[in-house]
Amino acid sequence: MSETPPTHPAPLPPSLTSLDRTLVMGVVNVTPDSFSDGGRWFEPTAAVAHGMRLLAEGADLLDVGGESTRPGASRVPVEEELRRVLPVVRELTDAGAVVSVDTTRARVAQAAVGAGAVVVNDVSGGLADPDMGRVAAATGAVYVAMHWRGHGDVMDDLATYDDVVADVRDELAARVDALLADGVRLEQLVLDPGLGFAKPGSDNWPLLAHLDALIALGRPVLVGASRKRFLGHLLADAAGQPAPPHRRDDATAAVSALAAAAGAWCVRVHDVAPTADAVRVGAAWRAARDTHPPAAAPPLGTARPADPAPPRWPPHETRSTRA
Ligand code: PMM
Repeated sequence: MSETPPTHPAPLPPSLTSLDRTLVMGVVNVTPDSFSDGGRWFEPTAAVAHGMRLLAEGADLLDVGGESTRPGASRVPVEEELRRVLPVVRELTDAGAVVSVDTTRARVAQAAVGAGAVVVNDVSGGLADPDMGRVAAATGAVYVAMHWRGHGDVMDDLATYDDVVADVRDELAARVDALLADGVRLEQLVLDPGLGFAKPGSDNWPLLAHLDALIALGRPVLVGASRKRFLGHLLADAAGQPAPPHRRDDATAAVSALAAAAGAWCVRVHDVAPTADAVRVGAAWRAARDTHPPAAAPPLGTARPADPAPPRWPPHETRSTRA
């Protein structure tokens, strides 16, 4: 596990760069069909109100998305994505929120940054749109490059790995090279293992357990485990039925605490309040581990100092007074 504290990519506002804990990104899906909260915040007014509620619950930044990335999802026309996302980005920014835009399209990223977003969260890591790297470079926004192998309609067929941790790390490192070649600066970049994207349940746990392998690449790491299928399978009932998305929030918070203790820069979640506590637990755990390395213990079974004599009771009683 890396001992370096989370670093902050440029250009986040000072209110976030000064925090010495993992950031909490609240999800605002302006979509009718996301797997986790489909349709609930589809109207711009509802989406903005939801975002404000997440801020009140402790979100540090909000991730606004207009296209579902769930397995099997079909694409939304770019004009429709712009129509969904831009008013919400603008209103939340005007209300003082730090806003990220969740998009794989360069055009949407550019327009959202124009409307006030300071983070471009691209689940395709630049693979879905050849213009994305160049646009990300031009905006100068923080750019989240997630590990991705294909859109929702095909990703479940692309989940073959030799060694999931090494393969994801190496494919992300290749994306970094390509993005740098497009002019993106290293300081803009955040990396994300892409939990659940072209990864069946069993592939997600090694990625979480070895977050240090990604952190070791030297860039901040974002973790998006919230309400995902692998948590549903973990919490399946006696008949093997996966827990529904709204029953996965406690497990999500547990992952948030562990990711924070491992040194994640940010966790992306739907239910903010428990994760706002969880990242504080993770930060305290991490700080204590780093500041209190345990002294070496003597091997079990070797001689220990003699036990002190047991205290007498009552303390004034002596053999002579008892006699
Ligand atoms: N997951 C989803 C959407 N966007 N962005 C990043 N960086 N990482 C993720 O893991 C991620 C993401 C899918 O979840 P949702 O449809 O419930 O928002």
